[in-house]
Amino acid sequence: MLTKILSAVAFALMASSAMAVDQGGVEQSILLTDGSTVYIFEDGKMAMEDKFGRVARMQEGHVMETRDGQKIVMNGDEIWRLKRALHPNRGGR
Ligand SMILES: [Cu+2]
Repeated sequence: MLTKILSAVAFALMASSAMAVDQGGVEQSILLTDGSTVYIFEDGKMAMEDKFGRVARMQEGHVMETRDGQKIVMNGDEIWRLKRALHPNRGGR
């Protein structure tokens, strides 16, 4: 019974990471102290989402602080890539 649950969990993890790869190449999303989220694409470029879930602009080189106290330097400002990743069925809007 336990192994059945574990394999179900492993499958769910695999499914979610496969989905992340499908979502416009977003590799990681990290919550920031101000409630916004930074999305990191597989090539290391980034895009921002504000605390209301809207795609937001940020200047390259801006230093962001994550919820776990790390500092991240903004690399790129890939708003169009993020829009496509978050809303793949909206025809680019
Ligand atoms: Cu940023």
